[in-house]
Amino acid sequence: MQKGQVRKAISGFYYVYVDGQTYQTRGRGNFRVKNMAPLIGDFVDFESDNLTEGVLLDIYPRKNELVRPTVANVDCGVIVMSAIEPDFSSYLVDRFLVYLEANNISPIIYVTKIDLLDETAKADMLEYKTYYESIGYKMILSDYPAGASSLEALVTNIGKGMAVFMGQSGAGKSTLLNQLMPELDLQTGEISTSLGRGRHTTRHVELHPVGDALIADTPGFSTIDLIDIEAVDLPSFFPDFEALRDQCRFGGCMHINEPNCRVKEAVASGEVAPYRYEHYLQFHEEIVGRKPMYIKKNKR
Ligand SMILES: Nc1nc2c(ncn2[C@@H]2O[C@H](COP(=O)(O)OP(=O)(O)OP(=O)(O)O)[C@@H](O)[C@H]2O)c(=O)[nH]1
Ligand SMILES: [Mg+2]
Ligand SMILES: [Zn+2]
Repeated sequence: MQKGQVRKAISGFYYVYVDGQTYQTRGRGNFRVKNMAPLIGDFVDFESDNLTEGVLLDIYPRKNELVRPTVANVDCGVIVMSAIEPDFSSYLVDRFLVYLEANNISPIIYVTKIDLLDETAKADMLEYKTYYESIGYKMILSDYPAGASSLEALVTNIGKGMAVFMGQSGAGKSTLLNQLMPELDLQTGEISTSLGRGRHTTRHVELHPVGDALIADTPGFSTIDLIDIEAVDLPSFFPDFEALRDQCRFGGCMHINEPNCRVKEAVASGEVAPYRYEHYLQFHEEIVGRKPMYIKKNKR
């Protein structure tokens, strides 16, 4: 028996990596009974006499698991967002940030297609960068196609561990991974000008070793569920609000209807970016308004 990591899964096969070798394996029959589906990123025990006919035996406990993309044991989430085509959306950035914060994954924001912006739009992007970095998030503006400094900054900030590229279709996730590892030669899409979005060029999740890190390219998705998040926890996923929370009059302030709320004051004065607060209110409304989750009733 050996221990390895699932780095790719295609049509019922799990590709397990250990010591420079990749083994093609299948899940054992009783996996289904136990209701265990191996995920990319899982550490597993497996058995194999050769490279193509292995059997997965067990899955080690996960540090975390994401539903979208479906991966386990993630350390870092790189939000890949294009500046244009598709348009930059601070709403989506904030949504991804909340999702990552809620799953205890360190976020990095990487903005592509800066080369397609005019000077005014570039200045706007720098303003976002200044704000996000002031609240503790690394935001990297791509210098594609010229230098390598944005790539270096990304690799440095990922460090060791497993990173997942997440973002809309056409944002440039595969292009970015190709810049980091030209030998991967991943397929990338055309910019679809009519739709303003790509056509889901990448169709599966796979972990690629890049320096000391493992990076997962993923298929694009344009939204992400906040389904596991409770309303009371939402403020804690906004570091800009968290920094002021102690100065609100009420402990456990939700920064909505409470009087003497320091966060609301900061929004009014521009100290907290108004779009951050708007997005907070939208997520809050969504969470409070969602239908109660299905609760299994005991059979009588
Ligand atoms: N000008 C410019 N084009 C870019 C940049 N990054 C990506 N692109 C282009 O954007 C298009 C889409 O890039 P992809 O890398 O396929 O996007 P993706 O995020 O992998 O998309 P999916 O696999 O569908 O999720 C390609 O035509 C890229 O060449 C950039 O920084 N500047
Ligand atoms: Mg892709
Ligand atoms: Zn408050």
